[in-house]
Amino acid sequence: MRVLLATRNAKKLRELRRILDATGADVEIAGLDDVPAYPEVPETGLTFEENALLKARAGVQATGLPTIADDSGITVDVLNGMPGVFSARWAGRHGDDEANLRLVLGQVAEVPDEHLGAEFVCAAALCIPGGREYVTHGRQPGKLIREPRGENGFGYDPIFVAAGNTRTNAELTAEEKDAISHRGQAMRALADILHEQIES
Ligand code: ITT
Ligand code: NA
Repeated sequence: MRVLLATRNAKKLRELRRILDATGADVEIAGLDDVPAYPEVPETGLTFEENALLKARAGVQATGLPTIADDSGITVDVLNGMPGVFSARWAGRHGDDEANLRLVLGQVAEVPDEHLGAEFVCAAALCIPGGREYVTHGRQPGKLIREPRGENGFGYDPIFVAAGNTRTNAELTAEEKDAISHRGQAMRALADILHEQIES
């Protein structure tokens, strides 16, 4: 089966591909580079789930292919769950990871270390031509640190330490991150659904 992974974030795409590959899913993966017709999708949803569905539906509409999309972000306890669905554009310009991370650090500058709880959240949607839609979820609890560390991963990974870890997400290997990440959990659950679709 050919499946479209509908994301314009190259680092996210690499993770999605890697996680899906590791499940042994018998799929041929297409990216948006292969699909010129995929539109700009306004992320107007108020939840990760709504946005993931908007992006995945757009893929089905543009290509007729079963489409997977992920909407994800970080929720910071003392920021009442923000940046949340606004994580990619928290500092204004969409996808400016460095500015987004700096803004969050500035916003928690006066917050005591013991109150720096945060969580990565991911909703992964699979939409299939004919109308079937599935959404799975993953979360990675942890805390923020003030000094970014590590070169791996992307986004807020350098300032996030998962519960039970001492290294930041950006100091983990790809395999270590995938094993515990919000995206790893959501995508493995979605891969199970994909398998059932392939078999039926
Ligand atoms: P697409 O919508 O095209 O998939 P995007 O980057 O805009 O790309 P999102 O709207 O889901 O994707 O925004 C996710 C943002 O949340 C992303 O830009 C990061 O800043 C942050 N984020 C999500 N997953 C992350 C992870 O695993 N590690 C670090 N930051 C992450
Ligand atoms: Na989003």
